[in-house]
Amino acid sequence: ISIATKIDGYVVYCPCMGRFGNQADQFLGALAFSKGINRTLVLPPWVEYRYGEMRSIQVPFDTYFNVNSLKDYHQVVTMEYFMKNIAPEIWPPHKRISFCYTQRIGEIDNSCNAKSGNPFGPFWDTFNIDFVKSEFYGPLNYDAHNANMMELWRNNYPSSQWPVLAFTGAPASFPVQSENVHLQRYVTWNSDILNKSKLFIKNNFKGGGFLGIHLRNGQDWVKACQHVADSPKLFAAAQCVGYKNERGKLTSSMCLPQKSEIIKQVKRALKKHKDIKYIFVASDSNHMTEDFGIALQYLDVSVQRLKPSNPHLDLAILGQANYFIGNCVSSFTAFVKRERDVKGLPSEFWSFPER
Ligand code: GFB
Repeated sequence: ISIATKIDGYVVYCPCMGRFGNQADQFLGALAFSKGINRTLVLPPWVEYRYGEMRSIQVPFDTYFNVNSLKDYHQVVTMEYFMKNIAPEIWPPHKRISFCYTQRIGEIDNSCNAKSGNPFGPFWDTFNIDFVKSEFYGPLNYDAHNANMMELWRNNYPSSQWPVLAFTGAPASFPVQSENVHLQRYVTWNSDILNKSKLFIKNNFKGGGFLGIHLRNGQDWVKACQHVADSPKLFAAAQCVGYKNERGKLTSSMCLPQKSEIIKQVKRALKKHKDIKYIFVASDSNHMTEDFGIALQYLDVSVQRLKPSNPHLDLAILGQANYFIGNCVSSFTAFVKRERDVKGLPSEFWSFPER
């Protein structure tokens, strides 16, 4: 006989760090954490930044993803639904307390300052949320795989007294804890993204397979990669080198491969996968379309990309490629890699393992 655990209370948080890939890594941790403390996870909107705009914009979770597939793992509700239908009763304005590990520097002393700065302010403003108080939860942490820790949370913050735990940042680590990588299985695209990706594949990749590649090479990335030497676990690097660098050393060409290396590796993949007739290039900056045009002119392959740029559609298409080459250090690649692992599709990384 199994006794079903009663899920009581809610976890709300702002995905206030990084862009999509970072937020997705932390989302998996927040999902595990909410389950660990038996609370419904309120699915936050994605925090996005539009070129030239000062304030972040908040995009509802289900704009891209299917809410139902998450329910196979744990109870969830969108933030929009929660604020409209649940919060008015259990979380009225005078009960809104923000949670943080320890005080955050901002306008008020001894406070989480949950709304200080961008995207913090705009995030909570989207739902007209103001906080009346702060709660410092340190030294607790959100390792869902530490049973004692989860019990501490449940005992210190019983849902009868604390119906909602509202976190200033994600209650999760970055990069995603290795124990939570498998939760990617429950994150599936909604029918809008799925249909658009399938249509693109059907219209553009006729009668042959396609190789998906992720080229992360914008100016922010060039700068970030300068830290490789002193940050052996930079961003998502653990997906290649392991969480303790047990699978090798992070090199700068894993972070920012040279054009010649990229072309070499693509040619090698094409040689190995004779069924591939197309290359789909996703990039935040330089798609190298001309370089590929010249380098591959004698091969029977054509190169495609999305225009205009669309990061989520890029991700969904990369997730379906016959073969994929991505960037070890990028959490954008990490999302694709995890999704492909769930489906049993093969992937490799630029310059890793070293040859
Ligand atoms: O996703 P993300 O956290 O991955 O942030 P990294 C990179 C963002 O750049 C994405 C865009 O969310 C996209 O908006 N981007 C990257 C792309 N690759 C592509 C692509 O192939 N196609 C399209 N359309 N857009 C980290 C940041 O990025 O980079 C960190 O999250 C930090 O906060 C660091 O800024 C320098 O892990 O690659």
